[in-house]
Amino acid sequence: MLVNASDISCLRQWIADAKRIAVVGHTHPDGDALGSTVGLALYLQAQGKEVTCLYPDCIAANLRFILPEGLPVHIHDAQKRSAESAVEKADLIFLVDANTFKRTEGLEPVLKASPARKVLIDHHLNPDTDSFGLVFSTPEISSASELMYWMLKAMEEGVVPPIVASRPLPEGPSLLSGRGWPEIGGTTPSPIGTALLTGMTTDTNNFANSVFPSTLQMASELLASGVDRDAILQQVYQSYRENRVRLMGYMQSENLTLLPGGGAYMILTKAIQHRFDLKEGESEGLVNVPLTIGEVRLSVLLKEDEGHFRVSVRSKKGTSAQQLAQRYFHGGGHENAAGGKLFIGEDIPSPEKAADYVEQALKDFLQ
Ligand SMILES: [Mn+2]
Repeated sequence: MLVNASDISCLRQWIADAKRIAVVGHTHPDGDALGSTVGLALYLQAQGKEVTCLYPDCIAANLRFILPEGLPVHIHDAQKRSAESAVEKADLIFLVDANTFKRTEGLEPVLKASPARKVLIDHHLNPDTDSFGLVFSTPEISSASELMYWMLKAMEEGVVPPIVASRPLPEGPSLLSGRGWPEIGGTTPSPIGTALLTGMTTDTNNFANSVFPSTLQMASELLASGVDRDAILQQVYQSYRENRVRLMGYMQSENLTLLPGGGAYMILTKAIQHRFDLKEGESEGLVNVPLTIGEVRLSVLLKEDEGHFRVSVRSKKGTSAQQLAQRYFHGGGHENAAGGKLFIGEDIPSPEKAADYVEQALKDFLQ
């Protein structure tokens, strides 16, 4: 689905009408959730809007650099009252990098109850279009950060970027001129560009998947504008603690189960998390590792949480991670990268039964 030029004009008007804006990301925000929301928030701030970024829960240490100083951020888990009051005061709400308010966990009721105008900007399958006045949903793109890049460019420059339906856009006032972004050859990288390039980089697993011609064009334009990709890579991929590397080794050596038919799974129990002193975001990337084995086409990682397991699913082309997540784990996402939950008490009687459940699910699904 292409972004529609008249929707861009409508969005521009809604932003012009708004005073206080809430920009909301999903639970356990990843690099794309943070990059796309921060990129949008900085753009709105530059237009004189009062902007707050909201996330349901804590942000991984290696991703905190994406949040710039001077941008109000509320984490609902830790700052329930201020986060909900920011939603109540907002006259315009954005949900970015998630297809439904359900993915905002505890923030969902106050978001649904708000009478504000609501905009969805996302790249997952099956968007909840009923809850939003404006929907920008494009699954054929690398990331929400890339979608945001082309939308901001369309709003700013009145040009027709590669993902926008080819109808001329009305000219608008340009914030980009004089800011060094995203003009080719500029020398001052914009924090907006840095946030968006970071989000695209993490969602493509550093250009390993979901890379489209438009993705490389975005990267090219941002590099030309002076965004420091080396600094981004160092922050995201080379700032972990020692315990993470040891955990990755342990899980691959002692915990990985391969099934006939191309299934693989690992279960990160609370005991293992405790043993390695695991913090939010420190198992990021682990689910991708089994796919490096020739026979494996579907990899599942279960991470024990309160009352449920968080489930990550990755697949090779031709096998649908999204279908597995939807059928067996109350989830969904993208064709080859999806997620969900396995509820203790509802789906399985006790945490010890998780292995049986995931084995059966993989066997059924892959036969
Ligand atoms: Mn994303």
